[in-house]
Amino acid sequence: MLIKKPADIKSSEITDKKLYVNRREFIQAATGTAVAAAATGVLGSEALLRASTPAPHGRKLEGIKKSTFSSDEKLNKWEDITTYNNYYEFGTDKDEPSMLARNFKTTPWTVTVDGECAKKGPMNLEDVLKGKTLEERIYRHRCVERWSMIIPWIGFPLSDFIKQCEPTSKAKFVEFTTLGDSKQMPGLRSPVLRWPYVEGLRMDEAMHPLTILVAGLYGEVLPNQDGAPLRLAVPWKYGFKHIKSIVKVRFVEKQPLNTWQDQAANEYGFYANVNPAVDHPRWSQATERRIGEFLMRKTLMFNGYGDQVASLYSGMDLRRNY
Ligand SMILES: Nc1nc2c(c(=O)[nH]1)N[C@H]1C(S)=C(S)[C@@H](COP(=O)(O)O)O[C@H]1N2
Ligand SMILES: [Mo]
Repeated sequence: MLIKKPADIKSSEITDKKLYVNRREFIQAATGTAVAAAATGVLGSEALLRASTPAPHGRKLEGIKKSTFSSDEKLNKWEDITTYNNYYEFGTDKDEPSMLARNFKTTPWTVTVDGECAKKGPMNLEDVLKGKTLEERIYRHRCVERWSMIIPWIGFPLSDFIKQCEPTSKAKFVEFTTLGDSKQMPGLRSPVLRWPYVEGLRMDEAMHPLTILVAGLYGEVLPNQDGAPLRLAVPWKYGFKHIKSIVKVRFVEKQPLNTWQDQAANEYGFYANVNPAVDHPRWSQATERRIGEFLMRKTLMFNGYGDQVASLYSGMDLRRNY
C-alpha cells in the first residue's frame, strides 16, 4: 500500500497556491500514476471536481493585546493560511482540510488535564480561556517540508494554563493529544498515522514565553483547518510540533513519544528545533520557500528565535537531538 506522508512530498510539490490547485494533475504528469493515486488522498477523485476553500470569516475576538514578540515581516494572506494546511485528520493534501474540516464541531469542547498535577479533570474551553489575555503574536511558521509563512495568531502563553494546572515536581514534560473522532475526521479511516495525534514539549519549552496556545487568527476565532478551537504554536520548532484541536494535556515524567517520531524516528525527532545545519535524511533544511514568494530563503537557526531560546539547549548535541 502506498501511503503518502510528508517525507514523501517532493520539494517540487512545495509550490504556491495558484500552482498547487492543479497539483494532482502535475504530479501525475511528473511522476506517473502510482504517486498520483496516493496523492488523491482522502477525497479521492472527487477532489478533482472541488476547489480548496478559504475559511469563512468567524467571530471577532475582543480585547486583543499587541505583543512585543511579534515579527514585523509581511503577513501571509488569510487565503494562504486557511487553504495550505497540514492536518492529516482531514486529509493528507494541503487543500483537503479546507474542504473536509468545514463542518467540524468545536463547541462544546473539553480539554482534559491529567498526570503529574494537582488540578486534574475535564475543563470546558471557556474555562481554559477564562482570565487569559489574548495577544496577537505574529510568528514565523516553518514546516519540515520546507515551506514557511508569517501568521498573526491570537493566543496566550501556555505557561498561564500550566500554572493553573499546578504541575508537581515530577512533571518534566507536557504531552498533548488531538481529538480522534473518526465520525468527524475522515483522515482517521486511513492508517497514515497512528491516531490520535500526539505531541510533547519539555517543561521549560512549554513554560517559555514564546510558547502559546492559539485560539484565533487575524483577530477572529481560529478556523477549523488551522486547529480550532485550540492549538499550539512554538515558533522555533518545525510545524509538526504545533498540535491542533487539543483535547488532552498530560503532565509526565518521561519524554512523550510524539506522532512523527513514532512514524519515522530517523526523520522526525522529539525536539524538532528548526536547524538549517541538520538535514532531513532526504533533503536539506538550509532553505525554505515562503508561501507567496518565488525564491528560496535561507532558513535561520531556531527559525530566527535563537536569541530567546538557544539557552534552553546549551550543552545539548542538536545533531543527535533533532
Ligand atoms: N492534529 C494534528 N496536528 C498537526 C498536524 C496534523 O496532521 N494533525 N500537522 C502538523 C504539521 S506537519 C504542520 S506543518 C502544522 C501546520 O499548521 P497550519 O496548518 O496551521 O499551518 O500543523 C501540525 N499539527
Ligand atoms: Mo509540517
